[in-house]
Amino acid sequence: MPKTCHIIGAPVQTGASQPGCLMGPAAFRTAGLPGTLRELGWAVTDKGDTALPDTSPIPHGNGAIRNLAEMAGWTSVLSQAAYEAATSCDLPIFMGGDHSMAAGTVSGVARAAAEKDRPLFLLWLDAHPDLHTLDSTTSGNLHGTPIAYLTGQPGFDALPPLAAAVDPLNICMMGIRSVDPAEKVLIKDLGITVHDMRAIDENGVAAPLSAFLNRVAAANGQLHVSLDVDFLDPAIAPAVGTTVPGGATFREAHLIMEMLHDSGLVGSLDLVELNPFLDERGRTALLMTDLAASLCGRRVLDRMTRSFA
Ligand code: B3U
Ligand code: MN
Ligand code: MN
Repeated sequence: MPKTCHIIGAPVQTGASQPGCLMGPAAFRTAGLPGTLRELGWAVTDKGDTALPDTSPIPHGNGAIRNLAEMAGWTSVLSQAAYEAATSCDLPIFMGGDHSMAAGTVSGVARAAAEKDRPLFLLWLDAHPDLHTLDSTTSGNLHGTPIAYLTGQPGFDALPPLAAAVDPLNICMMGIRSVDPAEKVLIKDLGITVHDMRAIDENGVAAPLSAFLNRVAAANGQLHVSLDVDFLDPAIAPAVGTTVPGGATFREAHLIMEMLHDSGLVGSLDLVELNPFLDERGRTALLMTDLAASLCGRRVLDRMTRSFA
């Protein structure tokens, strides 16, 4: 029986500072994500795009915050969609959409994992830790907040209550290179594992990732991977509103995806922050699609064969 994959569009852009992520799911389909996975032997169902229900504004004491009601609405519908996908296929892939959508996708898969009595682990591939609370964010861009919500930090009463919070000790972040002071404090207080770019420069990606995957396997855990475009170096992935120099290379990113595939531990994937309005001839959408393909079993040699065929 082929493995089953549901792909789900999350056209969320209310958490980012500039518009464009709304077009992300369409760009992933244009880049051929469903067909690429089918060629790898997966049974793929495109569930279409999730829609935002009607919302009315939610005021907040932090006047910098924008679009809190939209984040609450998206969190609610995406959490339900993610729960349903996680309980009905082998691998849900959520096509964003800015990173505020992870409040929904991860809370939904966490609920499904808790029902199976399996601890959820989270691999966060990003230039940023996205660890602001609603009180600490100064930009007011809610894509900087999902990890604080998901780990059950106080002050998120405007968002749906969590069925199962993510244990901060089960979170591993890689690629981090832009951290605000309040986030730095929380990283330490919560004990989140962070491999910043300095650590990756020194140690590579394989050793720290193996160590994390060994922990997931030992705990019989289920792994959610959240891949932010800005994890990658902007020279190879320009289509993101928050480029930060010095990101992961093509091979570092593919090696991570190949190791994730080999581990057999990945239960769900977010592809986030793609802003097609900022892309160059679709190259970022194609690279993100290639990375998803590597996570789904495509090898470098297969890719070479295809390109030169
Ligand atoms: N930490 C900053 C910048 C940022 C976070 N996530 C993204 N950018 N993509 C903030 O606005 O919270
Ligand atoms: Mn992010
Ligand atoms: Mn980021």
